[in-house]
Amino acid sequence: MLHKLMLTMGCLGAVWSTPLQAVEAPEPYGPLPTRQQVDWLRMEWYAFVHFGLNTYTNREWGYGDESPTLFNPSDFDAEEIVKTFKSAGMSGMIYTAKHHDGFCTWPTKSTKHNIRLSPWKKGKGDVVKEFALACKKHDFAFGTYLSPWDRNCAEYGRKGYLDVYYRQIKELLTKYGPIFEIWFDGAMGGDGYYGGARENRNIGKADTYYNYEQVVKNIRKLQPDCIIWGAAGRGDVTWGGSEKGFVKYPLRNAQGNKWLSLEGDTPINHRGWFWHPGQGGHVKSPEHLMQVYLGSVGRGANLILNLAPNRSGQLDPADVASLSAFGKMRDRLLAKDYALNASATASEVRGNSSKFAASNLTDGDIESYWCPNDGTTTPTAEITLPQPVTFDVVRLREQIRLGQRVEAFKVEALVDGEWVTVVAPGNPGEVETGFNVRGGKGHTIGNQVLRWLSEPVTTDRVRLTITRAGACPCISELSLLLMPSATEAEPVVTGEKGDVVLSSKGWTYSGFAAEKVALAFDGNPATMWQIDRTPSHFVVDMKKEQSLNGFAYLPRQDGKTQGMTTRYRVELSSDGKNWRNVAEGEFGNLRANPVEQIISFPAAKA
Ligand code: FUL
Repeated sequence: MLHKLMLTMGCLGAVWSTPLQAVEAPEPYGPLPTRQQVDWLRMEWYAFVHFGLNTYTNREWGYGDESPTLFNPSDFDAEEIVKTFKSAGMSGMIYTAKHHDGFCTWPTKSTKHNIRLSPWKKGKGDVVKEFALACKKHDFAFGTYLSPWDRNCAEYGRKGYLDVYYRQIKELLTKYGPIFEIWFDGAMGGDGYYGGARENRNIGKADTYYNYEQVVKNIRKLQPDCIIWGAAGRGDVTWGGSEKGFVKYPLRNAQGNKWLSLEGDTPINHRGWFWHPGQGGHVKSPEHLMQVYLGSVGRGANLILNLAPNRSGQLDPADVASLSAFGKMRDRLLAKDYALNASATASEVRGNSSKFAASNLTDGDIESYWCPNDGTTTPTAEITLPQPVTFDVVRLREQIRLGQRVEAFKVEALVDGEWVTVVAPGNPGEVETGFNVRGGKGHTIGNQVLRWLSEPVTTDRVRLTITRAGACPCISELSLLLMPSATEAEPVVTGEKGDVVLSSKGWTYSGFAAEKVALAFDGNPATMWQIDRTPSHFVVDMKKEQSLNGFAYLPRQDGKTQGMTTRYRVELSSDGKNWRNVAEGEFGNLRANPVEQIISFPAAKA
């Protein structure tokens, strides 16, 4: 009898814990990422490499008339560069096969303006191939940047250039193995060499001129797994919105009915995307890079961080030192997830199924997720740790294969018996930009969000509440991390800052808006001489003869671009009557990357 009763109970137990019908996953919500976009988001961060004729001319944008004979690195070693990136924890690299100057760093058949005319390897060199092979050897993803704007090509702006450009795309996508990402940059049209015409070429609507619809279709056929950056919004990824690396938060991937991921981009060196003489002292610190990381990857985007080889073809030692110190900081941050395997409960679990249980938050599996029933958009989950831990970074991930659902969340910690809010829920309309990411609020989640608390907290219980969502949230991970202190990073070797800045004391000024010229020499980045007509000039009377070997120009730093100088001329005189032209040129890319421009005069003593 007893035996029989026990059997019956066992049977009933089985019926209760195994539902008759399997609980279905929720319907997808909004636009969904493609498999390729999901794989790409998992790559998190990778390198950008700007290396070409600009490396030899101290320019950010070549005009298109530079001689290919300038390109002659003595010690270029693609493998060394790839190894450096990989050991910092990066997942791949993207190389500028052609920048706006039109110089092709592979032996293309599309134009004569290519590396065959360079002395490097007696005209037999191919930078794209060397990088592609090194990446393959080290199991590192390889991608390429092919500037649509070509300031060298005589046919630019006309139909003839499109044949050239399409051929270049095809060469890069068929001769060098898998390309994980190809960049179609937004900077296009303007003045240039154009085969000697030296004129302004306006292409009208880029999307129409390049026929990006067709370009995208062709790429999908050639390399279906290749992520397309830009292409007037027809690709898979779009610009993060500044060249400082951070993206705006909250970050929404839905663009109409399409999923568009974001990529934050920035050079590791304040001087720009290409290598510049004396840039060693201008490298961004590991702590700055951590802010960039939190402001891009930590807001749901990817990060592409540029390191530029110098004229010998090697990475700048100061850049490498900062990269590897940041890489170690990032490794330490991610090394220990204090929430891993912690027990978890929730206010609601979808169909009470273990498949959607709160324990999925802490199982270290980024595919499994916690999810409530349809219609529940503000559930709560609580995790309990075996003993108190100290953390100051919370990482959350959504199961984005089902769409981006969360709009706002709150995180609390139980401290001395009271629930303390450590991440406050974001309100609609609030936007976070820049690097002030400590103590930020909880808005969107997406692929992942990293919130750096205003101070560390010690607790054994943490509560997550989704406070706004478009549909029942699907959260795959909740991690608790601790930011390594800055002092734990390796000391960074920076190069010489070198030049001495003259004091402007006693100087007098004339020219346009003369009364405001002093503002350009007062050492205060917030004040400026601004004039809305070109050409315009000012004259500086330094009162006594001085030795000069160059000048520095800091464009306006307030985010506006009005009145930014793009072309300049500097003349010197010792009597105020006879003037000698010592420098003339262009400040390329100032609008997108308004960093200090340092121009040396050709003769050491001017
Ligand atoms: C910009 C370009 O104009 C810059 O020179 C640089 O290549 C950057 C990554 O993209 O739009």
